[in-house]
Amino acid sequence: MTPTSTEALRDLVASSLVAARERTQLLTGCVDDTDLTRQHSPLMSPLVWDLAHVANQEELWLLRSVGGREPMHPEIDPLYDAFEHPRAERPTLPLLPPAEARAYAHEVRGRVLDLVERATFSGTRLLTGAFAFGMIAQHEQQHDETMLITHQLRKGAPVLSAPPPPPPPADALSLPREVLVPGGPFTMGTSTHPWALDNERPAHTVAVPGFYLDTTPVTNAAYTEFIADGGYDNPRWWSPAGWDHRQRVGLVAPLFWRRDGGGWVRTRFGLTEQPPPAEPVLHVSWYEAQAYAAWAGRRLPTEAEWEKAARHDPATGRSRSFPWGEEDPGPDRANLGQRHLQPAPAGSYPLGAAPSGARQLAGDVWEWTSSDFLPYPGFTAWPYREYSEVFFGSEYKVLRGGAFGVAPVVGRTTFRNWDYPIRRQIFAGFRTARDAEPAVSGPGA
Ligand code: AVJ
Ligand code: FE
Repeated sequence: MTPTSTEALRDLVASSLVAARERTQLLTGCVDDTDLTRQHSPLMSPLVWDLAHVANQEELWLLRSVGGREPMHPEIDPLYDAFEHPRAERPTLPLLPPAEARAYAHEVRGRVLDLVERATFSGTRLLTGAFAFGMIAQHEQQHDETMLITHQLRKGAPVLSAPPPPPPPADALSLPREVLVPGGPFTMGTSTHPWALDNERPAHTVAVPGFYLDTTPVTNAAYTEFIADGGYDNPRWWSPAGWDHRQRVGLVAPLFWRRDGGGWVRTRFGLTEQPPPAEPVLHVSWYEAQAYAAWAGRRLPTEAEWEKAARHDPATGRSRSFPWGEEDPGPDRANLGQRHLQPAPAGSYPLGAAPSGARQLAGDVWEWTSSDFLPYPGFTAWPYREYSEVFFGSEYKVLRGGAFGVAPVVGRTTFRNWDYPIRRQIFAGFRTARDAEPAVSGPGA
C-alpha cells in the first residue's frame, strides 16, 4: 500500500473504511438484539459496545481531531472509553441500544466520507499519508477481530459460516520440518509505512544469531502428541509461572477442546468437530506454547527472530512489507480477512512463503513469541499513549503474523499484537525454534 497520488490515497481510505464497516455489519447483523447486548464472556464486551466504541473513536479522531468538529454526543464519550470501564463492567453501563448504536455509527460514517471527499492528506501529522484514516480503519478491523472472538465464545447454534480453506499443496507433507535463518543484522520495524502504528516504529537494526524455525505453525496432530505424552502433567516442561497457572485452572488441552471417547473434539463458531490434524493449533496460552516447545526440545522464537524470518531478504539485505514482498495480501498468499473461519492446513500458501522458506507467517494463527511487549529504541507514543505505551512491560507477550480473522489492512509483517500469557480465547498458535549454533557451555555445564 503506497498510493502515489492523492486520488489513489482517497480511494484506499474509502475502500478501507467501507471494508471494515461491511465486516462490522456482518458480525453485528447476524444475531438479535438480546445477543448484541448480552455479555458472552467476562473477557469480552457486549457486541453493541464494540459497535458504538468503533464509531466513537472514529468521531474522536476523524471528525473532531482531523475535521475540527464539535462532539456529537459528548455525554456518551466516557461510556466508550476503554480505560474508564473494564470489559466485565460494560454490560451494566447505560449503553446505546442496538438501533441507536447503529444510527450513531451511520451518522459518523456519513460525515467522515464527506470529509474524505475533500481531504488533502497533508499539512498535519494526522493527515500525512492519511494516517488517521488508516488508523481508524485498522481500529475497526481490530474490533471486528475482537467481535469474532466474542462469536467464538458465544454459546448456541452457528450464525457465521464461510467456505473451508483450500486443500494444502502437494508438497505440504514433504516440507522440511524447519528452515535455517542465518545469523546477521536485519531491519526490524518501519519508519516509512504510512499506516504503521506507533509500536512498529522506528526501523532499527537488530543483530540476530543464526537459528532454525519451524517451517509451519505447530499442528493439532503434533500438539495432540504432546497431550498424549502427558505434557500437561509434567512440570518439567513448564515454566514455574506456567505450571502454577496450569495447576490452578486445571489446563488439560487447548480452550474449546474436550475429550470424546479416546480422542478430542472442539467447538468452532458453534460447530463441534474433530480438530483437523494438519491444521495449526489454536487457542493455546503462551504458557502452553512454551511447555510444548520445551517438550519438543526447542523454544519459542524471540520477536526479532520471528520478524527476521518473516521479512529479511538475504539477497538484498532489506526487509519486506510482507513475507513474499510488497504486493498486498491476496487469497493465494495468506489466510487473512475472515474469508475462512479457521486456519488453513500447515504447508498452505507456497506463494506466501518468506525468503527463509517458512510458510504461513502472515495469516492463519497469531504466533506467540518469547518476547515481552517493549518499545523499540527511539519509540514515541503517537497519536495516543493508550494504544501501546501504557501496555509496555513484562506482563504482556508479543504475538506476530495475524490470524484468519485479521484484515489485510492490519496484516503487514511489522504489526505487533500482545496479550497476557494466560490468554487463550484469542486466535493464537505458535511455532518453535532452536539455536543454529549450540550455545557455548559454561563451567560445569
Ligand atoms: C492490539 C489487539 C491488543 O484490542 O486491546 C483496540 C487493539 N486498541 N482498541 C486491543 C485495540 C484499541 C488492542 N490489541
Ligand atoms: Fe478500541
